[in-house]
Amino acid sequence: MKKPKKHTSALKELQGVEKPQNLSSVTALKLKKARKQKQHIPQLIQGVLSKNKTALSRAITIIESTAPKDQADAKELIQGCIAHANKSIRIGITGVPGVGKSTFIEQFGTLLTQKGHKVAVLAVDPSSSLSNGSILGDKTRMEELVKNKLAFIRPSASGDSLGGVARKTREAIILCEAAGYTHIIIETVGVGQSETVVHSMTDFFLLLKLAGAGDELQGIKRGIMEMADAIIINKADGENVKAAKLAKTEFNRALHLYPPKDNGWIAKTITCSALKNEGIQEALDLIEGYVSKMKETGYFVAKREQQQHFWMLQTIENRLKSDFYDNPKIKIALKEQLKELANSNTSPFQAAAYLLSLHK
Ligand SMILES: Nc1nc2c(ncn2[C@@H]2O[C@H](COP(=O)(O)OP(=O)(O)OP(=O)(O)O)[C@@H](O)[C@H]2O)c(=O)[nH]1
Ligand SMILES: [Mg+2]
Repeated sequence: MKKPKKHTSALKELQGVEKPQNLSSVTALKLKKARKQKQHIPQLIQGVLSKNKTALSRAITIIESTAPKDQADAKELIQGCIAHANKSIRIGITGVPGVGKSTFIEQFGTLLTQKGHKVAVLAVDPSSSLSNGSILGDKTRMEELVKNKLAFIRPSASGDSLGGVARKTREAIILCEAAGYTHIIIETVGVGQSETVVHSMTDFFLLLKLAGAGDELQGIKRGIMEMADAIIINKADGENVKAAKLAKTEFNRALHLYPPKDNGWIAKTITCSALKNEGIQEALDLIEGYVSKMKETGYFVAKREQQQHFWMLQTIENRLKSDFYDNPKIKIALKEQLKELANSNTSPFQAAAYLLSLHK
């Protein structure tokens, strides 16, 4: 816009004044809106800290959002809550679909609330965005816990990458702890790497199993036995009781064959029936025993510190990788270099060095 000339008529001067007035009213509106938006985050933080479930839900929705406009809000939320986090017991629960994870959590969570604890249930399920399966399942199978004032249930964060889901879940843990939840339960169905991810954000890792035809140890994923702090054979009811007891013996024997973990803990196996609410107290005793022992030795805190380091480095790596591969220049050059490789015009190392030199 041209500046009004200095010695113009009164009429022109008035026009010159009018335009900026119009502009400033638009700007003022924008500013007002932005200020309102800015104000709602401190209010939301207050809501979370004063243990308001609606505020907690809204806060989690913001941190789960991938929209660029929500990123600054998400950061502010975490900043406002982080000092109040870190004060819970984080329990990871895994097992094949249908093993009874949700039924177990319903009973276990209810028991915790009967003791006056506050329970938050989160789910890590990278496949849920496709099927929505676990969301529906959890709604129907945690009917009592959903209504419980001391419990908060958040269905799976959807996402197309496990890394993304993991970040959201870790931040949701922070928010739940800030809202005063003393026990955070993270359910994951054993898909891909999701157990490893949940293991790396929890204090205690529980594997739910079913008793089969005596070959329980077969088909169990490699590494999962090492990760588990306890194995629970579920559905130990009716005709299944005998098989469950046998499985328990077999697992206990196998667990003793593993070298003890660096914290000195030897994983234990128990049986339970989530459906009949049997063996749930035993599971809680086991976890509480573990936690008090680990707090005594200092391992509890050390493990959390290790997890923090892991997640920071992991985040840096992911970011560096995506920055590199999302770079349009790299995308084109990568295709070219692959062709050059195929034609034996370059070596993998030369090609890599060249591509890396382009990303600066
Ligand atoms: N007999 C018996 N059935 C059980 C027990 N626990 C769960 N079930 C049943 O097993 C089925 C699956 O239970 P869920 O709790 O939904 O299993 P889940 O592991 O959460 O399943 P996903 O979320 O689909 O991975 C349901 O029909 C439950 O009623 C148990 O202790 N005994
Ligand atoms: Mg379930």
